[in-house]
Amino acid sequence: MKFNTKVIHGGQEHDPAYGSVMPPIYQTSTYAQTTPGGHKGYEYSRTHNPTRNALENALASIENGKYGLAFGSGLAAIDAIVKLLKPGDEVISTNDLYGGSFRLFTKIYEDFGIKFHFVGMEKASNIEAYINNNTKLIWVETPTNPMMNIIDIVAVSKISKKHNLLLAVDNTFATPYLQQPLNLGADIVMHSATKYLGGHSDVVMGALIVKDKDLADRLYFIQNASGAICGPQDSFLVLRGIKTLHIRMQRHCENGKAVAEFLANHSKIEHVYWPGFENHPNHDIAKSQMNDFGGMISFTTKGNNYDAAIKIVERLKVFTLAESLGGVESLCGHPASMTHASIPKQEREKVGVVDSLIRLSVGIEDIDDLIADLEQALK
Ligand code: P1T
Repeated sequence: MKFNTKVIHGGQEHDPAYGSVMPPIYQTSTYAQTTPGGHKGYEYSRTHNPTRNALENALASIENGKYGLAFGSGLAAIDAIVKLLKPGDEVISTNDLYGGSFRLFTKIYEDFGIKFHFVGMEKASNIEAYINNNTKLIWVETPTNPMMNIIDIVAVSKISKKHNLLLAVDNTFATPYLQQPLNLGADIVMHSATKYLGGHSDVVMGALIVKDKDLADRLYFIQNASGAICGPQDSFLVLRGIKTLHIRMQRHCENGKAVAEFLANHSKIEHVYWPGFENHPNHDIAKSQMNDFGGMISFTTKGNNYDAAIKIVERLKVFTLAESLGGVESLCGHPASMTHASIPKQEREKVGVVDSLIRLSVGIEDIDDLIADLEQALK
């Protein structure tokens, strides 16, 4: 099955009860048993739920994996990965990443004795210096949030395989429409399904997809034992969202390109961060591992003025000022005071999250309205 067919049919079966084309929302916590253990494969909804399972099968299919797991949020999914580790273990992570991932690693798991190294992975070989006998996991976000750095998944996976480490890739920004990390050598793909997979800004959810049975079993154990699952209603909504992922992403990419080019030619703009530009430092890697360049863009204004950046985000009208990304509607954000406020100023500025940085999630509205909105806000 090709991708555009998979998003609609992948991993799906018509419901056995009445043949309903969409899986019913099995809004139940438990399932009747005829005798202890005498059930139809479902005993308690933390462990299994038919609607969640339908979604998990779809997730596995679109990421070219074998096993999918859905969680109550993207962070709950990341949390399950870190729970594969033990005190004393070490993780090498991209140095530019979602502020909440950084907060989970440093404010929760460092207290449990896990050590994190935040490394610029634009050159994959930078990783090697941090590997020792305690290293267990490499954490890659690409494109990174919010600087849109691109990390060479194939190059990193060669290093992870050589040293027998797990490689997890946060594929939230790219989605499997643009990039399929399991095909490039990753062991685990993670999503904030809150974003493009759900696609309509109406659900908070996370997902993991793997190919290896042992790894899947360990993660299913953690999912059930820790219990950070998502509900059947949300599972239904994300399953519905996935069915239009390909056409939404196509328009996100078209609009993203037009907005990036408009900003790059605007006199008040200092720099536009978007991997589709030939002068993006890792444009060639983006071109080889992604099918297109997506609708996420960050930019800075000349003079790096905090107040000017705040004024721009306040003035935008079609772009809503809000946390999150990946929905059909365009959003704008100010990472330094919003999504990345949990990273100390000194740390965030090292990777480029300066006071004037604005992040756009370009939606699928009419492009003329998006450009006109940016034009009036930048005046
Ligand atoms: O919000 P949640 O579903 O828990 O997902 C966390 C997460 C993980 N990874 C990436 C790359 C993310 O962007 C996020 C969430 N990000 C935002 C809310 C944001 O506005 O950037």
